[in-house]
Amino acid sequence: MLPEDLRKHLRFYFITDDSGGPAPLEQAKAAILGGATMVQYRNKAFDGRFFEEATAILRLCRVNQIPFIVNDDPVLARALGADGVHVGQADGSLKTARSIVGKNALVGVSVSTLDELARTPVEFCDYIGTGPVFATSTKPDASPVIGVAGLKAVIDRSKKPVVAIGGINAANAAACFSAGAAGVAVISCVSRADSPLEDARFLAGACGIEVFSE
Ligand code: 3NM
Repeated sequence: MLPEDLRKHLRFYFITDDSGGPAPLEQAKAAILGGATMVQYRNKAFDGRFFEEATAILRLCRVNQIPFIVNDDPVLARALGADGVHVGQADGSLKTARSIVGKNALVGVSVSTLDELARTPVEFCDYIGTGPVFATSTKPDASPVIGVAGLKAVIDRSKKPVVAIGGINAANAAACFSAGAAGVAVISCVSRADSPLEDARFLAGACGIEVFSE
């Protein structure tokens, strides 16, 4: 993918919520209709619904021509024919993830601090996810909040585009873009909204994405 196309897709990156509430496919529909430019399927339980749900969301992404990314597991990403995988610091080596999904797939990695960035072989990834920028209750084991200053520190050192994550919504997304983020990755601001479609549209507006409404 060309760097400018990647940056375009990273702008509003929706990640499915596996903690109850609306079904992930419904979340993804609202997010995409609301303007999401990339979707990650995150199901930490890797439970029985994994393949069916992932395949349905993949099809939805294909129809809408946006990349479909699988969280954590490069083997599953490859088996599903996903467009890429997103791995954390603890998900095994980035080099291995790249070798499994191949050179044409997207690989993202989570980096929370400058130390982690320095230890990460970024030549094997396409983008970096950095956070939590703001407080989040969606990931109980998240690292300490880094704030916009922490986000900017990683962006300033990173050779790869950086997506901000953690507690992001339509009200604070602009601060992430001002710091130089290529995009924002969100879960609850869409998945737990009273009106997921409406809140997705608000966020899209804050991301500078034009959304057509009927
Ligand atoms: N990763 P919400 S924060 C999945 O800091 C995830 O690496 C984080 O959810 C990190 O948009 C996070 O609801 C949760 O705050 C993001």
